[in-house]
Amino acid sequence: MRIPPSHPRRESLLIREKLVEGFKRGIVVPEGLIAHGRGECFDYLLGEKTQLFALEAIKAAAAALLLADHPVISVNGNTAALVPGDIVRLSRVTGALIEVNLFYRTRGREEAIADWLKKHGAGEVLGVGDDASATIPELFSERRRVSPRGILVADTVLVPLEDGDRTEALRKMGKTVIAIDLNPLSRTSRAASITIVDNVVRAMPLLVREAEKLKRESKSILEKIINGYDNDRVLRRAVEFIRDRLTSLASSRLILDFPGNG
Ligand code: PTJ
Repeated sequence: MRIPPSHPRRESLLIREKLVEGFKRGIVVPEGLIAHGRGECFDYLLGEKTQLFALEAIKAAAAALLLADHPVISVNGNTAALVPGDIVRLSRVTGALIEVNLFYRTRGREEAIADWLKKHGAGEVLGVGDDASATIPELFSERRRVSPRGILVADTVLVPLEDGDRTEALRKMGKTVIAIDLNPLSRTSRAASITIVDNVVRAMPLLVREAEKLKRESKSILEKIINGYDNDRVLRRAVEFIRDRLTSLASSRLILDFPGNG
């Protein structure tokens, strides 16, 4: 679909088009389109910009990925459709493995996502077919199936755009979980070790850049970043930001003016 360059909501419509294209390619599920709508609503409340609390979480996330012995990027349909190039770039900078992990798992989708990532430069993609042979304990959705070389043995897992149960299960296994979720109140956001409250399309390129920058730093500097990070404080700042923004909007004039409005 051609979206006019002057359309006031052009960026948002282009993101939707990427998801619709992903849906047509068999990468995104219809439920993923609904999930995106929920995300859009929170993005609106966040002013559709990366806020300072997200930048702080991005810095901690980059440090955690660089410090990890066995980092893994978990990829679902929406993330693959929206930021395939950034997934590959982040994996290169941090040495993280890429693993497909789906809530609505089918062999066709696993392969379509792996092919799509490889088209964007990925080498090996874990979690496809028989490779997803291990199980996360206490998890009953299809997300429990993981690669014994990937998420099962990972010490740090990046889970962009997730549904809550698995984050909790991964934390119980002692792993560091980094979430990217526009909703600071979701179970994922609250269960993660580090939560980036931002749109995955803005957060991922920033995370790649931060990892490139921090890669030059010493281990002790990276550890200092992690030790000074408090996820509860970051989540509260996100909720306060939404509260303050709504308070300020509620006391301003909201109606759009047009010539002849009277
Ligand atoms: O590809 P699959 O089979 O693994 O399924 C993927 C979906 C997204 C359908 C599945 O994980 C799901 O149902 O997720 P939920 O429970 O709807 O949660 C998605 C979360 O991501 C919600 O909290 C949304 O606010 C948030 N979200 C949606 N779009 C974005 C987002 N967060 C960051 N960036 C976005 N673009």
